[in-house]
Amino acid sequence: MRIDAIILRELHMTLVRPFETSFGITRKRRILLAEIKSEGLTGWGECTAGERPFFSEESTDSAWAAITQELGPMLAAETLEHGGDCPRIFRQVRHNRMAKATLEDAIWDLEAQREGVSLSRLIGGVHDVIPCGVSLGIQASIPELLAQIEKELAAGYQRIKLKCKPGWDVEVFERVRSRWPAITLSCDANSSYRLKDADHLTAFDAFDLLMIEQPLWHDDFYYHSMLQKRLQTPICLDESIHNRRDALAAIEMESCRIINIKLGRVGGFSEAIAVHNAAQERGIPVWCGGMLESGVGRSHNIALSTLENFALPGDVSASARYWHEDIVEPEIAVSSAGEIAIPDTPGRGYEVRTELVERLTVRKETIRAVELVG
Ligand code: OSB
Ligand code: MG
Repeated sequence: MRIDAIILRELHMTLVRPFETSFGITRKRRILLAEIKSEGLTGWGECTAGERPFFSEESTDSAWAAITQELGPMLAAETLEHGGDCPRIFRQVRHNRMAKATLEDAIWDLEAQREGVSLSRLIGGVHDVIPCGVSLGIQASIPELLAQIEKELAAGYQRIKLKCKPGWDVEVFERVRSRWPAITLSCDANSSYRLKDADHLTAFDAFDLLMIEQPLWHDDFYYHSMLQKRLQTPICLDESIHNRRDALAAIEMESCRIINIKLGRVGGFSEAIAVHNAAQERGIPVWCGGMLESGVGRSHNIALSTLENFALPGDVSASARYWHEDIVEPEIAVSSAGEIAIPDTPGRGYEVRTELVERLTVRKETIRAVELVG
């Protein structure tokens, strides 16, 4: 496919409610969207970098620079066939995975449209519907959290994930479990504990949690493997897994029993599929994480979640939980059974509302092929 234009935009979108994790509160998102035009078709990608480099080293601004200065010009200079060609094209650029995924995922969207198949079908997805969970941020009080859980369960969500950190953990789990003894419950610490907290973390075993996500350092396997030996609750790694080799190392070291896959964190569909396959071959279930995406990123997550070994409910939930008005049509909807039905139209299956995108855009740059020097 010939690349006719790559347009990068930054959109400002306000979340329906603030989202608090162990590394801070997000109220507004600065979302980067890549629009790639090729032979009459348009593919869309979304950058999952945060506004600040707290979840990973990337940020909205670092991704903007990586895409406009390096990755965009490299891609624009190519004629390629598949989304799977992108890792080779971007190979010279180290890291910057969320920036790379922004472009690669748009190429997969284009490829699916060109083939006239859904993105799910193109990547080899097998599920027609996917199970959905919610990720609930740290709240001002436990009663406020309980009210939110009640609402999400009533909406049908199949799994509740609670963000936790020292001071917002055991007491919270106690109150939630005493009210709902049997719901599927998990927690995500976003690296807020240390190995010296191991005794405290063993207290989590009393709450029948499906998993504890990323309890220790963001870049660690070894201490997680030491911790896992002391916990009955399965550890799930999120921040630590950047590629297939990381997944293999973590599985081999028994650092985790479950893996969260995020397209941006691993650099796009090629590597996400590779992580999925490596985990599947070793009997490790995976699920799809979320990064407070707009409907564009969410539609990629939905397609990814149809691969066979996505065996647990993901953080893939309805547009209305994040946005008063999402930028895709139809909006992403979750049934009362807590499922999303997979669209079978070509590409991502959710149209982009281009007029709304234009209105929300605060900066825009068209990237052209340049003679690469140096
Ligand atoms: O660790 O899974 C995480 C949001 C931002 C950064 C990191 C994480 C999250 C979430 C929210 O848990 C998932 C979502 O609803 O998009
Ligand atoms: Mg996480």
